[in-house]
This record gives sequence, C-alpha cells and structure tokens, in this order.
Amino acid sequence: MKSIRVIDSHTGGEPTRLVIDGFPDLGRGNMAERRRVLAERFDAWRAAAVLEPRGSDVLVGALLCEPQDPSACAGVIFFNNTGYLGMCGHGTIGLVASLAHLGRIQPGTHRIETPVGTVEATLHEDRSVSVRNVPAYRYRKDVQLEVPGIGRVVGDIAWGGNWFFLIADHGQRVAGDNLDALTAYTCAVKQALEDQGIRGEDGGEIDHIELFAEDADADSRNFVLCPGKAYDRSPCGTGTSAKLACLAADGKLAAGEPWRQASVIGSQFEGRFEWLEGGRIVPTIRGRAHMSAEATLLLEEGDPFAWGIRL
Ligand code: PYC
Repeated sequence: MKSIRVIDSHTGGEPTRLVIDGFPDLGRGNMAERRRVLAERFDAWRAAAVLEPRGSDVLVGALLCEPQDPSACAGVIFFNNTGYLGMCGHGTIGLVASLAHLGRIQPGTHRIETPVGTVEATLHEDRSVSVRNVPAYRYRKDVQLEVPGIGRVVGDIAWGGNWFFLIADHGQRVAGDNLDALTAYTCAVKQALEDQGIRGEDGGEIDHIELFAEDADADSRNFVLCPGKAYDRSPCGTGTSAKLACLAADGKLAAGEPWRQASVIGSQFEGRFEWLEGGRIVPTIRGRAHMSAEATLLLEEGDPFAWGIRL
C-alpha cells in the first residue's frame, strides 16, 4: 500500500490539495526542472492525487518541495486533472494557509519558488494572504479570432503566471446559472486558438480563457476556463494578474489602486500592481483560504483505479 499525505483547502471556493509527503524524489533542480521530472517520469502520481476516485476535475494539486534558495520558505509545483500549471494564485494562498495551519509558518512575508519564478506571499494577522506574483504583461491586444459556431471573437493575450485569452465583448451572461453555456463558449475559443496556432510569446499554449462582466459588488466579475475544462471557482490569481496587466496597459487602473475581482460564484480577490521598467507590472493578489481536510490518500495494490480514472 502506498500513501500520500495531503492538506486540502479552498480559496474562494476553488480547492487546493497540498501534497506534503509521499511523492517520489524529484532531485534538487529548480522548480521548472523538478516539474519536468514529475511530468516525464512520475505523472501517475499527479493523476493518483487529483483525478477521480480520490479527486475531481476542479482540484488543483500543489506539491510542496524543498526550495533551492535557503531564503525561500518553500518550493511548489502546481498540477491539475490534465497536466501542470506555471503559477497558481489561489493555490499559493491555499499553500500559505495550509503551512500556517500546520504551524510551519507565522504571519509575515515568505518567499516561495514556483516553476515560473519566485513569488512573495504575506500571511496577514487576519489570516488573509497577499501574493506578490511574478511579473505580468499584455503580449497582444485585440486579437481577432474566427471561432467555428460562434463567429469573430476579439480578445487580449496576457501573461499572469499562465497564458490567458481575455474577452470583454462576448455576449454571454456571466452567472452561476449559466455555467454550461460559458464552458461551451470558452472551450470553443480555446480550441480555435490551438487550431490556429495562436500562442503566448514564448510559444506556450494559451490554456486559460477569461470572460468579464459587470458586478454589483466588485469592479468586475469573471469566468475562467482552466486547462482541464473545469472553471475556476475563485477569481483566479493568475487570471486577475493578467487582467491587471491589461488594465495597466490601457491606462484604466493606476499603480497601487485596488481592483476587486469577483468570480462567477461571487468570491473576491483584491488586486493591485506596481510598474516595472519596460511596461511589465508586478501584481499583488489578496484573498483568503479555508481548511477542508487533513488526509492520507491510500493507493491499494490491486485497485484498478489506484492511479486515477483516465479516459
Ligand atoms: O488562481 O491562478 C489561479 C488559478 C489557476 C488555475 C486555477 N486557479
């Protein structure tokens, strides 16, 4: 019997499963190198931890790693039902809240290594967490895309730790009782981007699609399609970072000004940014995670679905 120790939390409704023990040794490389080793040699462990029957399509896994730099408090590799993420905002908030729950960190600022760079997370006295993310920027504005079955869609491509296609003008009702239609629309956009070879600046897949609408209690409401076709229950930390980059580039939000981003289920993050030289920004996203479970996942020999249900 193999076992994996996890702490489950959710951030604005979006779950994070922090793996604290039981995964194979990935070596001492940086987080991008260790993510490659996990993907190439041990992907079955990702599947076992987050796929059914132990997990679900919504779950984001976060593998806790020893950092390379001793001044960092942790390293982390994020993954989901389909593969691996660069950064994850809600997941970093969940990671920090879980480390605090375990008594491993105290309020204050902590450096965390991710495959796309080091972020700084501040655990506040009220248990909310601010994540000073990797630099974000808008790569292309007003990209015109022909989407089969939908027609012309116009959106921006921006980096917030993952690649996003951000659409303001979509004619969709961004509401919790319209999830099937929102998922079908954003899946069609994602497929069209892939089919037409439209990618991020580094050639990376644009694997998150983000729609915006007005919200009575926030500056904006979003719907975010994640790579495995689940939607983000939280306002998406990297998606909010990409949004801040577009607002900054358009001169619609000033450095330091707060931006309240609501999710399609009504949870909120607060975002702000600082300018960097060259038109990039450093976004900071603040939110709160709650603990859901401390558990040991068991992989029983002879269980045909021990390594997850893969169809
Ligand atoms: O919060 O950055 C985020 C995120 C990415 C995918 C799901 N959540």
